[in-house]
Amino acid sequence: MSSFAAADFVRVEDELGAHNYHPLDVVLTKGEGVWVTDVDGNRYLDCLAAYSAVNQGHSHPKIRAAMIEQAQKITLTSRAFRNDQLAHFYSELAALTGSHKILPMNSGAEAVETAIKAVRKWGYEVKGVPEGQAEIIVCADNFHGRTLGIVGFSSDPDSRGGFGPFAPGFVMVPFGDLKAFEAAITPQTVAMLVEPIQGEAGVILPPPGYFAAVRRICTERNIVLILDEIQTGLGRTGKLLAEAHEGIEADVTLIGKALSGGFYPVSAVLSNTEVLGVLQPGQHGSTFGGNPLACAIARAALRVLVEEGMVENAAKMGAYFLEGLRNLRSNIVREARGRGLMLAVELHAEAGGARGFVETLAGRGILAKDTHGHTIRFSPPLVITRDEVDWALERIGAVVK
Ligand code: IF1
Repeated sequence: MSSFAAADFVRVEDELGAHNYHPLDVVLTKGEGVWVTDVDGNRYLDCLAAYSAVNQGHSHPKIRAAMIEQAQKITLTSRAFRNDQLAHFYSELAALTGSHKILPMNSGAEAVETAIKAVRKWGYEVKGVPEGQAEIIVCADNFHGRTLGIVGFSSDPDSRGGFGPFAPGFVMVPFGDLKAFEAAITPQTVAMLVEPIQGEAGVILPPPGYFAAVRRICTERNIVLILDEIQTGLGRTGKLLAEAHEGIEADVTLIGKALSGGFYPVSAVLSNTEVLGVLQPGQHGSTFGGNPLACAIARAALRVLVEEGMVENAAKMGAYFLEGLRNLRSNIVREARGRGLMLAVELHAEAGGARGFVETLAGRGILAKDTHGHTIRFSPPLVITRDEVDWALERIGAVVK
């Protein structure tokens, strides 16, 4: 395989792989911090960070060392037995986030599915909703993953089209619309599931005060507030959890992606005792969830995030990057927005779509991702420096001129 050229990788992927992605033809072979290198030796500043899974930077040496060390001991026990990493993972994650109960899974979508199962059961057993009638309120333009349960309550035709029939029990309201949220509540409402900032929708921030009001209403009406922080969590927005920007605490918080720093799929449901407390032995699980390799990696990923000041750096560099994006003198940029290092530039519709700009940026050494036709997202690893932001801004500025 070493005689493969970039074009060969692309050809074989296209021949043998399902075409459920349309990647840039950049074939990466190495990553270190914010930089990645392709098979031809070209270097790029990674402004996607694997959709925020590599917040700690590519191949962080301390996470890598923890992974190698654990892999030499034991990797998978199943939850039929205990292992000597899970308790430490629980303690450290609980101390960091203030959670009382934790349920480890693998992918983000699995964490979302787990939360849906738990809040439905909580609704029947604790809230007293008649069996089979639980309703969960979700937001239009949400992105929570790709499973059947989740795409069934998506409003995106690409995500859900052709995959039905879907499960009932979800009610959709516009994101940021408090009146619509209140109007959607019934005695059967068990939960509100929402992203603190909508990612796939194009980095959409809520109106000020929205989440404080949602929090208050959920408490008053005995509704579980589930925040999907799989993308916004673990430093991305300049706080450990994005809920801190709103001055609230969710009842259930979902994290994933950067929980492993990109080394392994690790996700978790964090909750108070009441919600996860409804799950009894045999009612939920996963072969790989909570395995010792995942736990050792996650412990190191959390440790470096805190010890190396990455959350603070995201706040600082995010503000600096956003200011730079807002100061781009370009008549094709409609708006630059975001929080921390979760940033987006929306182009005017007449600019001809974001994909072309993303391809041009790649040619100049910056990897970013277009979304919804006219928006380019910038979400580099949280270890980016001021010089690197300047380097990126110079190139982005030249491309949108
Ligand atoms: C893909 C976006 C990012 C997520 C939130 C759960 C999940 C995700 C808030 C599921 C996953 C991904 C998956 C990735 C594209 C991507 C994404 F463009 F769709 F919006 F990150 F920006 N909740 N997000 O953002 O987590 O099961 O994938 O581990 O290729 O589908 P997962």
